[in-house]
Amino acid sequence: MAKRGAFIVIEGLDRSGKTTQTTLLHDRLVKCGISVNLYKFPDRTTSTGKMIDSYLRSQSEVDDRAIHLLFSANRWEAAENMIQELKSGITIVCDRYAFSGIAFSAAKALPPLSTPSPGDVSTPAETPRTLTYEWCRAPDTNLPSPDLVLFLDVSPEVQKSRGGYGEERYEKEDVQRRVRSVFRRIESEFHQESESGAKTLRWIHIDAGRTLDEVSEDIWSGVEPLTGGVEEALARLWSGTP
Ligand code: T5A
Repeated sequence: MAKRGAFIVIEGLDRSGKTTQTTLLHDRLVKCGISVNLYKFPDRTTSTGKMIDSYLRSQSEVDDRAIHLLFSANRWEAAENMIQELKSGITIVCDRYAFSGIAFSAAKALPPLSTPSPGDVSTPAETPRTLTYEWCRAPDTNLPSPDLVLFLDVSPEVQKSRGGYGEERYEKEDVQRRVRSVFRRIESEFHQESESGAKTLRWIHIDAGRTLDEVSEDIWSGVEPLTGGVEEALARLWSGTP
């Protein structure tokens, strides 16, 4: 039976270098003669993406639950294309996916990890209690599951040192710390599943505070075994989760 394409996601905190690394990885795969397509979420070009873009630039206000569902809808609009491409043998490299969706929304319901600075509106006094981890995960259940997630981790100091940080809604230290803690939960759940023998995606945690080349090499070590394609059928995210 012909193998399908691999589904590879690069996730991480803001300014961790996801876009740079997805492009480098795409180019390296092309050089190896592999048929590969790039995806990026949010896809700001679609009608849902335009609403998301306006929200992220703080040009509009949207209810926290509504924006969460819009981010998920933005993925579902692309899902069928992605499935068809993977089945036809095309590898997909994707810049952010459902894990960002959970991390950035569920982080809003966590208490602040530090005292907010005067005028910081990133931690509203009334955080919506309905934004639980499980609630945030639900709309992305059954999306195509990646085979590999490469999570790029950076410290707040490194984030601030990288160009343009602070321009968009979530680019604030306390928000990013809470987002990191939700990403840790997602990562540990996948590790537990994998240790228990359940077939699950592979999650690799990468220190992205190093040079571009060092990060790229770690990414390549994870990706190289998938370059020959994947035999297993495409799984669905959290399809067996109660
Ligand atoms: N979001 C997203 C949700 O709330 N819910 C969701 O469901 C999803 C999908 C926008 C926001 O949306 C939120 C999360 C985000 O807050 P985005 O469009 O991915 O998401 O954001 P971008 O602004 O495109 O991406 P980031 O700001 O997160 O940046 P990247 O892609 O991580 O970093 P990159 O590659 O652009 O690099 C940033 C700078 O650092 C340099 C680069 O040259 C660049 O200048 N750099 C390095 N410098 C030194 N050493 C290295 N190793 C470097 N790597 C990169």
